[in-house]
Amino acid sequence: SKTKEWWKDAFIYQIYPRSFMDSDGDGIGDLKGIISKLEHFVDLNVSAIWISPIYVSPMADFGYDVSNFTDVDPTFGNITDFSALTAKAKALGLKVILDFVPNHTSDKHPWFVNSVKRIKPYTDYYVWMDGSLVNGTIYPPNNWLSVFGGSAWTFNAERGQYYLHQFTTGQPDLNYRSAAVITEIDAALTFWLDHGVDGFRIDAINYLFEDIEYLDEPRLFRPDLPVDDYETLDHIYSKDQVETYTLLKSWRKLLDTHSKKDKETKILLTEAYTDMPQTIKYYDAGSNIPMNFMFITPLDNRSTTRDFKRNIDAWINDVPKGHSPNWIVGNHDQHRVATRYGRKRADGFLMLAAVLPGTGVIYYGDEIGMEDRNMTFNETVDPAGCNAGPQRYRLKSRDPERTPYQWDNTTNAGFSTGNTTWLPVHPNYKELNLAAQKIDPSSHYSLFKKLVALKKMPIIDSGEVEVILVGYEVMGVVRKSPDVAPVVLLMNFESYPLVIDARTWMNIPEEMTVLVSSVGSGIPSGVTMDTTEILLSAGAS
Ligand code: TEU
Repeated sequence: SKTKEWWKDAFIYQIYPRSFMDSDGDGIGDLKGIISKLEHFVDLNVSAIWISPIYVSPMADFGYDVSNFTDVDPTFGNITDFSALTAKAKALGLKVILDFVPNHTSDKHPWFVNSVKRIKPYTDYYVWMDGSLVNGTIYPPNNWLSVFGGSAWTFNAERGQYYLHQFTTGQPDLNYRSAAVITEIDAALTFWLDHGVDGFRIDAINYLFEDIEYLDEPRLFRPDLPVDDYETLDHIYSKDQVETYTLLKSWRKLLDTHSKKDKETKILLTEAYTDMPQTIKYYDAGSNIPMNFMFITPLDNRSTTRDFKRNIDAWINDVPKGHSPNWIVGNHDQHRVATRYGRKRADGFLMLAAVLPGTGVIYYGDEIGMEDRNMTFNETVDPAGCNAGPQRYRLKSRDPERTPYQWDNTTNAGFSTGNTTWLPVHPNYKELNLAAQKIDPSSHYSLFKKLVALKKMPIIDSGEVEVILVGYEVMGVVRKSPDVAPVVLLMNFESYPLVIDARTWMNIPEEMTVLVSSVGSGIPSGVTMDTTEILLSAGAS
């Protein structure tokens, strides 16, 4: 018997736990904070929350450096709090997805500490290599670079070898050619499945394997970048290896046994910034949601309606039978959608994620139009920003999109009762906050609520979908199903207002009702509109 595919035609909401809600006034969000706000998700009617890492961690990469995979970091609470969270979520009909970080551990993880000392069975848990000796000087084994800048290899004097770290030096890469590592990770996944989670977001999955010859990566011609910038290399040996798909299939199997037991499908979301064909391959390897980052890359605020149509059509056509597409609006590594595309255009992306078939994934704060907060170098704590240095940190730091959630206009935006918060609150919180938007029928919040409801309509699941160029400046998405009114999304890509006759471009009724319109569009929802003459203000949807 088939279990209900609850993640399709639904919204998933990403929580960055440090920044969501602080229950104890230390300025850092925690599990009790999340528990106290679970009603927010019921109110929005999103189907699941995905929580960025909560495991024990020295926080070199704010939780993406794990020193114990099977316990909660005291900053966030403890395992009892986690059980309370899943119990309450379950009672509320909300799924809970954990972020899982298999590519690396913290250098403080006991596995690494023992591996340094060559204590069995940990000796080969990590990717250790001898350096190359040239004229009496020892150099890293090859030219590989870390995502956060500098060599991907660090020499460990105690062991007398280099270890691979594709991220910070505090995040040594696990060696997936070791069967023992695979067993350990299976046990960690099982631990959380036994604690009632509904699935995992698998972090940095395309970094798991490296080609065993460890050849130098080809250099790219990038005179615009510092020589040790990650983007100066073409990563053909350290990323996207075929073995990844086989490993993922084994995790799929593991989850399936739990799906049967709990009579509810456990899902996998996979994070891989790579090309479309490689991403699509994750479906057949068992990922329910191979994250589709097209609204982040390759598309951006300079992309045309044609660029959007080409990419959206390609994705929809390439999703294998039995699977469904997904649309990522934002995450903790990327500038917020309201900053990437601008305030006026941001709502259009929430609408796209709703109107297109499949799953929509939003980042906390997107539902109220939160924006990046610029930081000085002194305020910067993200290793990606700190490593880049005072001249270049703005290009790399992810702090701007990680500021505390803006609940209301009280101290610290209602996020914390503490004197300081781990990252500063965005100064716009007095006007831009959830409480204010809840009482405003034409707010981002009110719009998003309507979109979540729309997403659950059968026409979004099974209706035909067509992406239409309305001239050069406007993109349309038309959903049609027999015997029901079509659903039409129109997005003005230009920075000037336009009047369009939509019926020239698409076969739709002369009169249609406006369900939602972007904040600032000047179009009230609920009105009946003449589709031969639609005024779309700059950036409006
Ligand atoms: O990100 C993996 C990844 O590919 C990132 O390098 C991403 O491209 C970059 O952050 C963009 O600025 C995951 C997590 O999402 C990220 O927060 C972690 O820092 C990283 O893995 C290491 O665990």
